[in-house]
Amino acid sequence: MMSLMQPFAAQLQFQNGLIEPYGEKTVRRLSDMRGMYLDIAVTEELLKQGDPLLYEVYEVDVPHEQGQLIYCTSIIYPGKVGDEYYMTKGHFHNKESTAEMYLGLQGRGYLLLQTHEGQVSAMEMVPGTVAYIPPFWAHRTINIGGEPFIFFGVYPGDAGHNYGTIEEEGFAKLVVEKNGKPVLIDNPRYR
Ligand code: PAN
Ligand code: ZN
Repeated sequence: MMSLMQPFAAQLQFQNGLIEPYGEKTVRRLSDMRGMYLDIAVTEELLKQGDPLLYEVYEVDVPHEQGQLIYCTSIIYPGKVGDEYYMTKGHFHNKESTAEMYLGLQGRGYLLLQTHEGQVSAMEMVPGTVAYIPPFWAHRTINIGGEPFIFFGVYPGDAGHNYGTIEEEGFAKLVVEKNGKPVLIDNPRYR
């Protein structure tokens, strides 16, 4: 007889995003994102002084297979590289026909999305925002506040992550601080 996967639950702490038990924890520092921020000189200067922690992802241990749902929390710390707020790398899903949902838990952020055809979308996320990332949209999150920006995400087990396209092309828009406020500007280095 085929042995079925057993039901289970994890416990999520809304205040700090920790989810237990978790399987994989991803830690991204500035050195993991060399060249992704517009100001390369500032990036290299910051790296000489240390290697700031930008974000962490706690992922619950679920098989990366079709039919499964992977769920995780992302914690983006507050800070900037030059005028550009701390952000995730951003990606298309490998299987681009897969969607994703994000639920804001703490702090304030932006969800930036774009398609291969050059369509762009941006929305603000606060606690309680349930954002829907449709199939075929690349997505990146940005912390625009002074505290950690924390959100919960769910996506299909066979989605996979394609970082290469964003690493090569960048996002069409950047989220930068101007006069103390977040604004969207065109990325001069896009494509
Ligand atoms: C999220 C992201 C997470 C980190 O779980 O993977 O926020 O961002 P990067 O993967 O772009 O570094 C998600 O969208 N999963 O599909
Ligand atoms: Zn995703």
